[in-house]
Amino acid sequence: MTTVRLTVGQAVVRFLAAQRSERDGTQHRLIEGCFGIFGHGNVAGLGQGLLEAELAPDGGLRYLQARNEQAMVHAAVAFARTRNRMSALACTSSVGPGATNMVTGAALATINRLPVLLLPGDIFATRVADPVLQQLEHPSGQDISVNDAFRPVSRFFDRIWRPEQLPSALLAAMRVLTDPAETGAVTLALPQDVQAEARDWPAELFRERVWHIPRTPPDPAAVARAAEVIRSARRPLIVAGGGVIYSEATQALKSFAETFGIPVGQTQAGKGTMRSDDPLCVGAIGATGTTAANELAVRADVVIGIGTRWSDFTTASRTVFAEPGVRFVNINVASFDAAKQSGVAAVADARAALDALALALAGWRAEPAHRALAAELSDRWQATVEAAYTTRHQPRPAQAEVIGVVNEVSGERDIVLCAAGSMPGDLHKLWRTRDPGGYHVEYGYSCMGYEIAGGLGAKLAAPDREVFVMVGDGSYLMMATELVTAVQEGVKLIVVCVDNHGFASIGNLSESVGSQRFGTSYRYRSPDGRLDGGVLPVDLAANAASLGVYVLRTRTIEEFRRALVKAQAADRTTLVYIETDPTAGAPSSDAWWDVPVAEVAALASTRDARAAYEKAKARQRPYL
Ligand SMILES: Cc1ncc(C[n+]2csc(CCOP(=O)(O)OP(=O)(O)O)c2C)c(N)n1
Ligand SMILES: [Mg+2]
Repeated sequence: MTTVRLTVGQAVVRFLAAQRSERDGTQHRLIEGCFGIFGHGNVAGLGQGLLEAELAPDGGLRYLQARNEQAMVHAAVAFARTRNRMSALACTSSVGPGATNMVTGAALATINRLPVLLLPGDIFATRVADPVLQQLEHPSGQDISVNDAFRPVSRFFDRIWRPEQLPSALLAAMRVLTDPAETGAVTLALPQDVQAEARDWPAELFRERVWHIPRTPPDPAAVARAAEVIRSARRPLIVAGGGVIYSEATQALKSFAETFGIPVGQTQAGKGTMRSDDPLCVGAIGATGTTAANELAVRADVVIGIGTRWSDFTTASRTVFAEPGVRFVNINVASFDAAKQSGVAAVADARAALDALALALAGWRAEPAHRALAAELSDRWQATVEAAYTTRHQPRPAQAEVIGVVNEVSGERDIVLCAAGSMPGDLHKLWRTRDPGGYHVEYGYSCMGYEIAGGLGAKLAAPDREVFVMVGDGSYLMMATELVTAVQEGVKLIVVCVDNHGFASIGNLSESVGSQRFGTSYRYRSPDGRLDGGVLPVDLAANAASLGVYVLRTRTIEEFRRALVKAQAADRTTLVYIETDPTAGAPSSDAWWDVPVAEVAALASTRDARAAYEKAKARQRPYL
């Protein structure tokens, strides 16, 4: 047997560089690069391995430097999403805080079903000099480290106590990363001494390996059951989720919807599945939905969920599908999601399942009146969008106007990206979609701080597309530092910073639950001891400029439009700053979201909110 003598760190790098993914006959590099922040837990192991790779003639595995470990995981996740999960990135951290900083990113990846390979450093396997700097000693067991916190947020976790364990761990990690039903964060914890240990590895370990991503067909009996339910429908509705995009099934969805005359509502992850101007597209559904999709949902007798995990935002906390006998048909690659809402489950790739279901439904069509109603409701909503885009709110513009300008100025294949605050809901309702990959809102974890890091990852994955990062002042303050990475890598982002001096989203939510916007605006502590003094003198535009970003400050919506055009012409990362009115909300969805209100309260505002809550809660359905 031919062997190669390498350290564990070098072996990991060499192995990752040789992995490929394949679907529909097209191959991609599976792991395109590795983000990393070095410390004593990885500098001499993986760090040294990455250096050797960079100096090697074939380039090996590209190294990318980040500012914050959580942010680098966000960037990696956005990269994988932009590539429809065919390619991913690895992330290496030191031990202790560097590692635990990645835990939030791991949860985000797993919730959004997006692949990322995490390689946190770990405490010494030999334990000879314990405790190592940053080691958490656990009195109940010496094999416990902070990295055990990755277990519940990873789809696969292993710790390489001995070099011999590495090959099987690497192969298992690749299997999970490329399994559409299982994918998410995959964590291989690498003790710092083990990373530097050498071994004679079989050369076979480093051969090129192709991981085939299947188009799993549905069970014919499941297709027959699903078809029977759909044939009985009078007012069917499709709910398209992110799975449609990852499976590259948008064309199949369009032809399915057209053939059978079924309108399509979209989840946050599924918002790009159809163009907004398609007559059968009724847009966003649920708590941040359009009135068109929600009205059809209320009346639907059969709901066909495709690639959705049925979050509370999609179901309006189980109120929006209100028809007493409503039945669900779920097409999902994961049986876990396919079984939800007591649906008829077809566990399959979205495209394969749509093709099979189309054959089984041949000759059937929804009533033409249903299709006509969808078009009419859709037109009405589009008029609402147009009005929101052009309100001319004074003295500061409404966020909806900002969205309108970005939508109009951006091109067909550009990407809009966002994650937390009031912006995701407003985008879900108001953004006019064009290309399937053009709408990138992370709403599985809705993690503040994802925006700029995610923009970086999306742009690394699609350098030929303009990326518009929509970020609120709260999210910006939480994690804007990957702007430095964008500047360093010469990666161009257009960052739209919407400053409303606090949390418009949670402020409005707080008011609705009777909590009087408490703690949600950025204000000085006033002499009476409350946080209701003047607006804080924070200058986010100056902050961005200090990080090397080209900054354009705007006050009016006309200035904003001109600045955005200038940003498009710029050849480097540009931040366009605008202040908006936090109280100028987007048009209503006519839908509810379950946020429990205090059952007893001294405050009249809370008691009133509780009464309204109990009334709304009565409409909640178990879908059994
Ligand atoms: C990491 C994280 N912490 C807390 C929250 C809860 N949260 C959701 S939106 C929000 C405020 C966001 O503020 P900003 O970015 O200014 O957006 P705005 O609400 O003003 O639109 C908070 C605190 C979250 N989503 N993520
Ligand atoms: Mg804000």
